[in-house]
Amino acid sequence: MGQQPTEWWRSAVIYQVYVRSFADGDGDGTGDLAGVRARLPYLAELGVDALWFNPWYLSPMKDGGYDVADYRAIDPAFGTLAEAEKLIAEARELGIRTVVDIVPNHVSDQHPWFQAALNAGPGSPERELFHFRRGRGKHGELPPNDWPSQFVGSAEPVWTRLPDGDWYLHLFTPEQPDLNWAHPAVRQEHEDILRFWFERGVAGVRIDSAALLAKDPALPDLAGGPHPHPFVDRDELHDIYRSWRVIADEYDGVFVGEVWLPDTERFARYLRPDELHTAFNFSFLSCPWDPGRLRTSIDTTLAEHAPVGAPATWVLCNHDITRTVTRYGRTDTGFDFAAKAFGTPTDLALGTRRARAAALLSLALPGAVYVYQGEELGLPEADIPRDRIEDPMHVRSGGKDPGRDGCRVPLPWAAGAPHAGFGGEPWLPQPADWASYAVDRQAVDPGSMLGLYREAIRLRPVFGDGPLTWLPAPEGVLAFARADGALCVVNLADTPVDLPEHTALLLASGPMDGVGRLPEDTAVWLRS
Ligand code: TEU
Repeated sequence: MGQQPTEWWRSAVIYQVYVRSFADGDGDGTGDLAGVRARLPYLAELGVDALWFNPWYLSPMKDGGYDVADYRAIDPAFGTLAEAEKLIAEARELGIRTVVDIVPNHVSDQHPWFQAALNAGPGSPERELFHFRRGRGKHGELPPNDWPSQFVGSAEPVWTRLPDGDWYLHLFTPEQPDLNWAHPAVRQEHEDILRFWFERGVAGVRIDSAALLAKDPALPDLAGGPHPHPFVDRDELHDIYRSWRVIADEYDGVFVGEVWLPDTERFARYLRPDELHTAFNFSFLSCPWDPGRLRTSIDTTLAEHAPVGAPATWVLCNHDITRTVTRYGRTDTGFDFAAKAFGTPTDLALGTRRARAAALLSLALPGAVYVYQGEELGLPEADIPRDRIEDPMHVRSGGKDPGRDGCRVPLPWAAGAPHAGFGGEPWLPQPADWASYAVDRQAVDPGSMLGLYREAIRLRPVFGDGPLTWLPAPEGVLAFARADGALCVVNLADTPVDLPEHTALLLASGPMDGVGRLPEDTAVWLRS
């Protein structure tokens, strides 16, 4: 596969917009498309190539929009379809492409298909679009199988029983019934949805929970093996994505799959030339701030992508993950849903220092980079008062799991304005010191996190699109060269180290020490 100059997605910086919390244009406390449109100049100045929008469709918002009731309508809290079309066009004029989010594993329980299935009753063709089953036990009072909920921390079953006796499957919340991907109408509908959005000018589609759609039709117990996993990474998925690829190719569209799989060989199968273009790199995202682990993660990533010719992606956080500056300031700097707990101590100064270095590391690697809104401001994970947490992961865990709202707090735009310039009273409360992170403050301070991201994204093309070569470096230091003598050095040791020979210092995540050495938890870009 030769690399075409038009393949923008191979080295793009893609900014993730969680619309609900980005900017509130109409003052009702919920972010919206008007807010995004007003802030497009900010995104252009940041220098990003594309925006990925979390689901913006009509939704009861039982899971932040990942419960879609209608893919062809924008949720009224966010705006209208006409506004989305304007936004896509306006962004494109600024050189910014749009990526939308499709959630094929499930729909909202308010989706017309599920409502029809409820009304039609047991045994009806309407129910065949989902997974309805009779229960086990003498009176069908036990769930049809033993599958665990995908919302970690939840003790809930993945089946809900209706008054008519049928149970239906939902890997996530009961408000998110799983679709039956063995049904041709389900496939047809999603192909139509892809076309609907490609026709509106979107350049790409993120595929939610991309490895979970296909189910073993017998819905066997997990414990009943050995057999292929009944709902994770099933071979039938590849046929689905091959047919999607044909559609994407008609529009020059690209896919990014949300594929969480520990087996890198299985992961890479989704990235074969006739399937998905890219997938999120969760092994890098989950990796602790440790030189050996990071190097292994980078090497494994590059090695797994090479045979299929797909570019790697580099991700430090998203709307599901503890904010980077908070995570890197903890004793355990990795990420694991199951390990999330209230009150985990963190050293924010340390975490911020590392997050700055990690930004330069990830932006120097070959492939595409994702930046989650607020990451460029160095926002920490917020403590949300428990009675204000809306995330079902928290609520359904009986209050044990802190959930994901701490990384979804509305952005601070203007230090002196009410609600830090977000708009109306935010749907999630902002911490008291939120204004200190405001865009207007950071924009005039080249030493700020925003200043660093702007400069790094501007300079990033110096690394070119060629391979990466590791350089000899002291213990605990990652050093590599890319095209044209552009080097990146990251010091994860606990003492300062001498810089390798260079002709120019292009950018540093923090100051050198008094004698020009690279301090711990600091990264630098050099010209050799
Ligand atoms: O996340 C999917 C997701 O987090 C799981 O598939 C994950 O692999 C598992 O919980 C880990 O054990 C996506 C969205 O990003 C998230 O916001 C949604 O809540 C979820 O899908 C349901 O649509």
